[in-house]
Amino acid sequence: MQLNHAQRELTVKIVYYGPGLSGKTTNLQMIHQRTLADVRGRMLTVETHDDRTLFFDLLPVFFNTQSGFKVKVKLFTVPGQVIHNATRRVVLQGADAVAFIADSRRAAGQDNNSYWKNLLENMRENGLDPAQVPVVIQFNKRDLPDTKTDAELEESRQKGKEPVVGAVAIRGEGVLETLYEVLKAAYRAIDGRVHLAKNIGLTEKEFLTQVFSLMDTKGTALEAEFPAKPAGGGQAP
Ligand SMILES: Nc1nc2c(ncn2[C@@H]2O[C@H](COP(=O)(O)OP(=O)(O)OP(=O)(O)O)[C@@H](O)[C@H]2O)c(=O)[nH]1
Ligand SMILES: [Mg+2]
Repeated sequence: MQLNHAQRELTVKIVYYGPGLSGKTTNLQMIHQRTLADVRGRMLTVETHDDRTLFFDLLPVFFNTQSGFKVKVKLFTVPGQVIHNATRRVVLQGADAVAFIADSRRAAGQDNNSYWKNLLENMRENGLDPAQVPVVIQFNKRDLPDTKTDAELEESRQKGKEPVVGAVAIRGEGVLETLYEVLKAAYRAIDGRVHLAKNIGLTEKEFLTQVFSLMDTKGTALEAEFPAKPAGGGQAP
């Protein structure tokens, strides 16, 4: 998080972390697709010829608060390939919250666990206290055979303190729902340190409403709270 009072600017950093091929880049692509064209930044992707993330992907989303602050939400992904651990650590620096993208297939369980440990290790290496950085877990690829059942997801939800979201990122299912959880967690973590409502006049409700009013929530669990815009829209009523 960077808060610049002179420039009246707040930057929030979210990192999508997890094993190789779990769907981190796909999540960002789907968010990009659902963000109104006139407010989204360009999605920056640095990848190998076979579409594996090499450094990171970055999708910035901007809005202005009613109190006149400019907010930049920067969504990053890390490269999941084992050899790129140093890059993962660098990208993780200064993260306000993490979306951990796991593959729901049973065969991926061990990989998920080892990247979870890797996340905690890299947080500590960066001087981040894992207890202070909220994580949201997405179980992705729920369209594939032999995945953890809904009951097992529910069990993880009950066992851990992290919110758990099921997803089929290639179809956009669970993607905005994950973003919602991770942004809410990031807001709360930042607010705990710098009191956003008091100091810059930005409440949690305004933060979330501003972000999701830039997105097409049609068919997602967020649609009731943040109604989808008419196609081709983006104009305030
Ligand atoms: N069946 C299925 N495939 C998915 C889903 N989400 C992503 N994929 C596919 O999984 C592959 C890897 O997705 P990426 O988003 O590139 O994975 P990544 O986590 O960014 O991988 P790295 O950059 O190497 O760490 C691609 O072929 C995606 O189309 C899903 O929900 N279901
Ligand atoms: Mg990637």
